[in-house]
Amino acid sequence: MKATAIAHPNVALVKYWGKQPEANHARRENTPATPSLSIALSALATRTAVAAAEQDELRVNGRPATDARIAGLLAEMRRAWALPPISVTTCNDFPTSAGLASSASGFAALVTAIDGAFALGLSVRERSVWARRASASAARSVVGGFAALAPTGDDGEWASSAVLAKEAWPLEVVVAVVSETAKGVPSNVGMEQSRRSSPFYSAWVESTRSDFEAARKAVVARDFDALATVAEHSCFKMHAVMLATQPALVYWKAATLACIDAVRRLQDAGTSVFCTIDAGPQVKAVCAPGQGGAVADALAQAPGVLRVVESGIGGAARCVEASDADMGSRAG
Ligand code: 2P0
Repeated sequence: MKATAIAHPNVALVKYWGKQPEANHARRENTPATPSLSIALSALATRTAVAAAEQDELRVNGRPATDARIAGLLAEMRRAWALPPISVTTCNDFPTSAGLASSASGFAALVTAIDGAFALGLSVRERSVWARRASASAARSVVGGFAALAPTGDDGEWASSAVLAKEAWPLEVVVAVVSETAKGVPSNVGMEQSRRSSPFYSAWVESTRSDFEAARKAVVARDFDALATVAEHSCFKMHAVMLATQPALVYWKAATLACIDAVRRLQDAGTSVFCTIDAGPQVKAVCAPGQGGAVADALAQAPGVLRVVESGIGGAARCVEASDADMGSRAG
C-alpha cells in the first residue's frame, strides 16, 4: 500500500484561463471555460510518494505542510474508495508557485501514486479527471507529451488526451527563469477575478475554441510556424485579459519583456522559436528540434535572467521504483 510517481510540469500553448461558473455543476468539478493544449517538460519533475499511515500527513520539499487542495482531493477520493489515512511526501526539482506549473505536476503525480498504491486500476482518462478536479492543468500532466484538455466522450467530461506522442516531434523548450519568488495572485484566484471583471473575458473564451483547433491541427501536421502563430496569440491574448482584470493582474517583470525582445530578435534572424508565458514572470521559448542551444545562449544574455533550463518534451505521469532517486534519468 505504497507507491512513488513522477510527473512533469507542462506549458500550455493554447492557454486555460477561466472556469465554468460552479452553478453549472452539482458539485465542485473545476471545469475549465476554455480548451487547452500543452507540452510537458522533461527536465523538470515532481516526485510524490504515498503510503498508508496512522493519519494523513504531508511533506512538501522536505518540510511538514498543509494544503487545502490536497486535503480536498483526498476527501473526494474517499467518497469513491475506502482509502486509509495517507502520508504524502512530495518534492519538486524546480521553484514552487513561480509560474512553472508545480500544481500541474504535483497533482498528476499524486493521483498516479494513489492509483498505484491502492491498486485502484484507473485509466489515464480517469486519472486526468481526478487531477483536473484538483487543478485543471494537472490533467494535461497526467497524459504528458502533446496533450489536450477538452470535453471528451459521450458525457462531455473534461479530460486530457494525447494529441501527439513526444517522440513524433522532439521540440525543445528553454525556460528563462527571471524570478524565484512565489507569485502574488494564485491562478485560481486570478482567473476568477478575470471572469468577473475583465471586459475581454467573453471574447477570450469564444476565440480560444478556434485557437485550440488551429493548434491541434498544427501539432498533428508538425507545422512549427502555424503552431508558433497560434501559441503566441493565445499567450498574449490571455495576458491582455489579465491586464484588463480589476485589479490588474501583472505577472511580468522587466526581464520578462527583455526575453520577449530576445525571442523577437532570434525570429528576425531566422530561428524557429516562439515564446509563451503563464501566470508568472518566467518565459518559455519553444524551439524547433536542434535550436535549443542557440536560444538558451541568447536568453541567458537577456538582462535580468537568473538562469536558463533546457528541456525536451516529457512523458506521462508514471509510477517508479521508490529507490529510483534520479528524476532526470527517468525523464521518459
Ligand atoms: C495553463 N495556467 O493553461 C494556464 C495558463 C496559468 C496560465 O493552468 O485553478 O493551476 O488549479 O485549475 O491549473 C494555471 O492554472 O488552475 C494554468 P486551477 P491551474 O497552463
